[in-house]
Amino acid sequence: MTGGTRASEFEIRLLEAADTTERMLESLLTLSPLPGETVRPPRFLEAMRYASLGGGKRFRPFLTIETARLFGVDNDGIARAAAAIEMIHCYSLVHDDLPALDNDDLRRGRPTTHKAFGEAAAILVGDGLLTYAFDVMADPATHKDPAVRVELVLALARAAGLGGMIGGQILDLEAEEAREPHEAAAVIKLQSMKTGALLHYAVEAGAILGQAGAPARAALSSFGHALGAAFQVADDILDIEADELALGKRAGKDAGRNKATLVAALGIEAARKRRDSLVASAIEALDSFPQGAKATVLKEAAQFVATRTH
Ligand code: GRG
Repeated sequence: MTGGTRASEFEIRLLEAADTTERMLESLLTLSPLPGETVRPPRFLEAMRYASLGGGKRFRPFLTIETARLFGVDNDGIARAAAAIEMIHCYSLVHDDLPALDNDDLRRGRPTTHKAFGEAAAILVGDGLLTYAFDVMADPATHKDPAVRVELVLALARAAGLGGMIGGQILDLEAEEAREPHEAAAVIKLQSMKTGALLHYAVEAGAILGQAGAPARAALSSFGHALGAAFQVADDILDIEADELALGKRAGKDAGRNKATLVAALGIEAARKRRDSLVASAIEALDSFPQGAKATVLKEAAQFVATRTH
């Protein structure tokens, strides 16, 4: 949103999703132990809260909340799932910023978790958020039907794990060490895992909680895949073009690190074209969606991916 201009429906809903997520994270990350827990160490809880509260666009929670809304579902269970997905995202940021990986000092406009709390705490904060995300998803408060919860948990494990986000991070590290330039096809694959899988899951989780039928699930899956791919190309472009202050993290770091980006593989113009065509595909996927008329805000979300500045 820029000063003086009216906020779009998408911007309003993104802020609402951020608010819902923040409140849910606040209520989950408290000192009160859950049944089966002993105590929650206060200083560690503070670090987990630092890593997850008060920052970020909350774009993944927005996707879950708005997808579920297409099916008329809007309740605390959706907010819990959205918060759990954000916990996974925050954990990946905390671990990615560690000295052994990207070694970054700045995230979301403030010192990274390891800078604020030390490396050992940051490793454990990531572990704590990852584990808690599965706890939240598996809890009956998220959905009364155990079959729905198992589907949510299984799909999350697949998206976040070996053949998803973590696998993509490994391919990314291997690409960084390689001598040859990165082929576009290889970069596309690793990005679909590293970044795309969780964004796709955020949409999928909304469809699972909305108990969507097969045609709607397929359309939303195509939307999620195209959106996830567009998001990472846009991130590669932003790394070159964006202002560090707006970005809230170090800019221009990809080129210096032999990072496998689509800008490096294709050049900036072709990367922009690919981003725009992926956004168009994401929007088109929703045209074939049975509830197409209600999907406007998700279409606007796809456009946001191409135009975002942070
Ligand atoms: C588990 C170490 C580890 C890594 C997994 C996802 C990932 C790989 C690392 C996170 C860092 C990173 C640069 C990911 C690429 C995806 C991306 C653009 C993340 C930033 O997401 P935004 O823009 O951030 O949604 P905010 O701060 O708004 O939530």
